[in-house]
Amino acid sequence: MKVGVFCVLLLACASARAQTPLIANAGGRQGLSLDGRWQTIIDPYENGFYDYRYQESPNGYFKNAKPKTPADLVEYDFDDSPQMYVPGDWNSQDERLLFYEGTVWYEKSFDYPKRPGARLFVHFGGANYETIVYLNGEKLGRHEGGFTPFDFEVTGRARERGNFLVVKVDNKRRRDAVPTLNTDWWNYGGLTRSVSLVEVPDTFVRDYFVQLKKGSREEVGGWVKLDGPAAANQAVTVEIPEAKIKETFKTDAEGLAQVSFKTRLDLWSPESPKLYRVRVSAGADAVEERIGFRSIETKGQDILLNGRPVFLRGISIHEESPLRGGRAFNDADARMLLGWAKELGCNFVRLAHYPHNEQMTRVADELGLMVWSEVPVYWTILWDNPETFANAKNQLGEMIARDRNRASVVLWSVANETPVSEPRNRFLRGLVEHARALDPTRLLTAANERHYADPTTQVVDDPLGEVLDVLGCNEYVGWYDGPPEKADRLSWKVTLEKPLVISEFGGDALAGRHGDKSERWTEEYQRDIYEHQIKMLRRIPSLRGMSPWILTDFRSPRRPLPRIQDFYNRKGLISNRGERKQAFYVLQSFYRELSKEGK
Ligand code: GCB
Repeated sequence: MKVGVFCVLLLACASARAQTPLIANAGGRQGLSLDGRWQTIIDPYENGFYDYRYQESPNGYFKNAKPKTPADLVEYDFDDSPQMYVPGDWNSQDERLLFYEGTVWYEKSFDYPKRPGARLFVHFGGANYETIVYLNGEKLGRHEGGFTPFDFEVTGRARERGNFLVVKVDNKRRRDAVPTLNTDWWNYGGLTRSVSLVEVPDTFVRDYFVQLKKGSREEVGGWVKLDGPAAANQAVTVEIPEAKIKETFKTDAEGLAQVSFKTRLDLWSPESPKLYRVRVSAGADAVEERIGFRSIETKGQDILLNGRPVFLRGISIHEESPLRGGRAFNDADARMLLGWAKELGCNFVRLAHYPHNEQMTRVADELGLMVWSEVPVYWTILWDNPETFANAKNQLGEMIARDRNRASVVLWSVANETPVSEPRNRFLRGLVEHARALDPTRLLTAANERHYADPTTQVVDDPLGEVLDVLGCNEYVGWYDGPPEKADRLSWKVTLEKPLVISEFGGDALAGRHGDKSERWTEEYQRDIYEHQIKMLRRIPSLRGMSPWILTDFRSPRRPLPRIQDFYNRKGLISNRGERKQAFYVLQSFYRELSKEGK
């Protein structure tokens, strides 16, 4: 065999192996929702997991034991313990748990009428942070990472009656975890996203990637991955009925079919967020969902959407439902948050600082909002630790696996405000490489920092920029860095010929607090920051987008100032009660101006 051919084969195998074995579009599958009330036990000492010698106990709470005789000693009882809603973080469901970081056990009983030939998976939309799952007293596995989906196969393990699923969720922060100990957001714990049983035939479509090929507006490319005894050499069909497309491909020995066909589709864009019903089928299995098609690339300092330069009029968002309190998790939350972004005049949102729930990107697809999606590689990760890297890489892979068919997602971000060093550069380059291998179609970015060359010159020259497509940069001129008018005196030097997005700027204001514009925490001060920033940003030649910090006030343990912060970061343009602050209207009118200019 020629060396070249061998390399190509090796690469093909490597990329197939790198695909995270997640069930794509789990919500589009037949199954049983396990959302609703679950029994819960708070376990700060992990008594239900370790014995008194601190060894993993074979008789933990996952056994869901009941005393069989009055003499039996069982010191817990799920049935008689408090209930909590799933999806939902525990912090906002029980006052005692507002600041809690530790283990909570969840238990849900269910019946499962048997269906012949069906394979069964238990699917979690997300659980923060470490999750261990047990079905009927047997361990299924463990998952690490608070914001990405995962599943376990339970074929043949569910009974007709009386199943119990027990889940240990632990949100203790760890130095070697991703994120690490220090963040500026609330460490909401629990089964924060939906849980379901997903049913599929013996051989099924495990995953697929159907998007326009990089650089093309007429050629759909990607792959379909089958799983099961008949996965190899199997016909796979991709249909887009509205466009009269029905194309068939053949899987290889690994169950992987390469997909490629030419077509003319109406392209997805913020002005016209066209979605097509796409159906993928093979043998007895078929799955469908709505998918948009668009191209995204860069050319010099420009970002091109469908071949045309675009300016990203954005806003950063945390996954928090300000009015209800706690993590956002459903379609209504997504429509509220993204609806506010639309009202602001956005065509773009930065979903900070971790992958948000799936409804966010699905609703963004529908509303026509481009999305920046990122992994929680935030601030001071343990750059030298191979396990930390493997963990970050896995979370990145799961984020991409879930959302690679979302037209809205145009940018994958690998990090936020990480301090430049050789180990950090190596770590992040490794993530960029991994993201490109999994998804060659999207742009790669990171929210980096800038520094001063002299008192009036800001320089953007992070060496990571060399491997990124779009340079992200956070700056807080007017808040952490001098007064708002300092922005008037600054000029910007960007060393690479690439598009720049100012991924954060802003300042805190308590809604309804008024005063002179030089007085911190007032709406006037925040407004002044935005006014000076906008003038400054207009002077940066390579600026192609911005996502100021942030749409709404959000909870943060780093923000204790009484009567002003009360454990909220107040940089929102909208308060946690839904009040628009003055800066909201400043940004809104700037975005209207940009739209009129055709940006
Ligand atoms: C930042 C961080 C963001 C913080 C923000 C702030 O630079 O990226 O997570 O919340 O500043 O408010 O200080």
